[in-house]
Amino acid sequence: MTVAARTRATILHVDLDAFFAAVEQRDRPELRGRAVIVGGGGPRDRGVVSTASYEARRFGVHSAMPLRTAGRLCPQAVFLPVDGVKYARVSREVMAILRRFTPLVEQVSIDEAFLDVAGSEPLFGSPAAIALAIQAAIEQELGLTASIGVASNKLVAKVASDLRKPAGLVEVPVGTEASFLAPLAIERLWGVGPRTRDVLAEYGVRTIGDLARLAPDMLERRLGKHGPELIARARGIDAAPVSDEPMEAKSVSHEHTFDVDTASWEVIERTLLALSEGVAGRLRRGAVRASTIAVKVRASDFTTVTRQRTLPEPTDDGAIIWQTVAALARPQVRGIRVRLLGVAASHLMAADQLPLLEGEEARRRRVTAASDAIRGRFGAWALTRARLLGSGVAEPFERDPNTAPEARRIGRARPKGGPPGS
Ligand code: TTP
Ligand code: MG
Repeated sequence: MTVAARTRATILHVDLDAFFAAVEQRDRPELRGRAVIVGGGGPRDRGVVSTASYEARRFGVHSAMPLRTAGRLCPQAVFLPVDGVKYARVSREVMAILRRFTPLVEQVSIDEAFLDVAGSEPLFGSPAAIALAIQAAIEQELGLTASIGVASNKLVAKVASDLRKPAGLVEVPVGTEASFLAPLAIERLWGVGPRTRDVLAEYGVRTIGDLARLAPDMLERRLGKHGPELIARARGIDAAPVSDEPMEAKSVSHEHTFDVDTASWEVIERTLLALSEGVAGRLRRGAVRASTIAVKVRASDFTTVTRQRTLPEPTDDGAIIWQTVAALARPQVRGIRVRLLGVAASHLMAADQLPLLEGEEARRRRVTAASDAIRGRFGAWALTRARLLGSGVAEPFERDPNTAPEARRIGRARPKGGPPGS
């Protein structure tokens, strides 16, 4: 990417609003204007919320919240299961619209993409005009709304698209990146998870502007090279070009390093649950399922073992992943103190391209039977799941920067439309 290209604000970040819920409201008009929560089997299910309509978010419901909590906060909501096949199809339709405006479309999750429209202006007008045309096309042709950020780089465009949701359009003129970011809460910055946020709080950092003013070497002593990288981001600097290579994830993983090494099976199990839910959420966001699940256990003396298992059915279900890694980890953690745990999912397959060797019906029945068996066996653990939220273990890990393509998402630590940590 040339320096010249950076002197103009031609990067768009497009993100659909309440994607899964909006598709359901579109297809079932009786749900429009109502609180809709997509995820699992209902308010008594052991799973988590995939997404909630904006009507439900007003009650504090947000992605990754246990469904039972959502049911308590918003009992009048309509709860719907995740229809990954349908959302993957709509996602392709959205991406096809975007490609009409430029071939430079980088899909980063099921409902979001970066575009570089530098070469499209003679045909379609200014970047802001193109953004408006994209919003109109998505609304008229697909019956959905999108929010768009326009900026000179991906980092700032991503923050901008998030700022006026739903149906927002925010343009950040070139040269104003740092002043645009400065007043925003630090959690909005890509790469700032709960842990980094706590470290930064020790330096009195609350806003992105506070971070931009820090000296890079000061933070490097505490955070390694991640420190100066964060400061550059806080100053609105990001040189990554929009890549038109197809989105292709090989694996999705989450890790957690304990503050104090642990030998407690309860703590290990709870952490594995949080990691499994994190991995499952990312699989669902990518509309993919994994057929291989692995666990990594690092002891206090740094000896590390990994164990993996191939599942009979590809999955995006946190409980199935959890059951698998707990069984794999149990013999490995006996008699040791655990320093780090990791959960990885690989051999990914698009949810709408799963083999239907024995027919869809047989497959469905087996999946349901498997989850019922788990539910029976782990029913009591549902309590653990509820406790998880208050324990601080639910979000102990930063986004893993090593896994494509979700890692290329600019992370969101803050639940939208609800009080943090609800
Ligand atoms: P997001 O774009 O993060 O969320 P959203 O589109 O529902 O809402 P908005 O962008 O307006 O804030 O994610 C896109 C879809 O991915 C979302 O509709 C459901 C799915 N998803 C999960 O399954 N689990 C998750 O934890 C998240 C964040 C999203
Ligand atoms: Mg979205």
